[in-house]
Amino acid sequence: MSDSDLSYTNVPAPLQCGRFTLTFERPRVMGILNVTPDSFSDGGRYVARDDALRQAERMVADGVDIIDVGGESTRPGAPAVPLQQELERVIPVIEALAGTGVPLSVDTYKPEVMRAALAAGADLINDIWGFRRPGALDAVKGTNCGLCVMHMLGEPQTMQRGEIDYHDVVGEVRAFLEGQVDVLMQAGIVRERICVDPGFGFGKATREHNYALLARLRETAPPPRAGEAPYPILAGMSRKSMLGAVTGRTTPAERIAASVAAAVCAAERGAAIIRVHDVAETVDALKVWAAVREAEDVARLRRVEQSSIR
Ligand code: 7PJ
Repeated sequence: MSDSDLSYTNVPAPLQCGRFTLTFERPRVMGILNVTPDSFSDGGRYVARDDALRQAERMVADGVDIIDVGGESTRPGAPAVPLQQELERVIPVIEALAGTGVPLSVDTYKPEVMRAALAAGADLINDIWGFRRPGALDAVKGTNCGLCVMHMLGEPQTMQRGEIDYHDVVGEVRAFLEGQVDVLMQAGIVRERICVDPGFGFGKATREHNYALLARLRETAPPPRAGEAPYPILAGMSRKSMLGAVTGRTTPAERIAASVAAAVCAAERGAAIIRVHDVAETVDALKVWAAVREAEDVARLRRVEQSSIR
């Protein structure tokens, strides 16, 4: 029997993430908490702080592993949010959730928001720009927060408008992530703090590129050095248009079943963290997936025992 027969050898490396160390013997569910009035799927519903907190409480009850707080909608074409407004949306929510015992992530690319969020108790910075913007790296360098490095081609305001052209989308996304992880490590950030994300929907042709990235999800991460565990991969496909493209569902809220299917596909392909709107549904689906995985492991062990008796 070879090592690759044992699924646990493919378990992603633990992620050091502020107050927590996340391990990935099963995929973790990241719940999206939008505090933006213009976010495309549940826009305007959790503007008020108390509404956001109620939504967070519900996600905790539903079994969420990480809460991702976002104050600026990054859907294609969305307007940028002024710094002060983003701070006013995000920071009170972080402060209020810091005592809940759930790891807190902040979806931002603004260094000022990163700093304020970390001071308020955030554990992970989730940057769609992959810490490429001026000041972003400095904001996280001297801390112990986790970092999610995402691939994006172009900018949120324009990315789905211009030419989207890859020769080899998986290879190009991986090369970018490899280069950016290198930049972070050169700056002194240890690899234990880093997870990577191919950035579904961020400058990808709806069907062709997004599904290639999902099908070959493991290959999107930088290759680990010999003997090291793979980088944790974060996959965010929840309610996105790549799901609308194959189901014909034009409204994001109608894409829940499709999102759950995508989450299971990502789990099967090694995702460490799955970013979703619909926590309860995803947690249930992943429990079924994990039970199948466990039964596979039992069968595998039996075969090993049988072959050593003979
Ligand atoms: C992603 C994200 C994603 C990470 C958004 C939306 C757009 N962060 N923030 N990965 N997407 N890491 O949720 O539709 O895919 S905002």
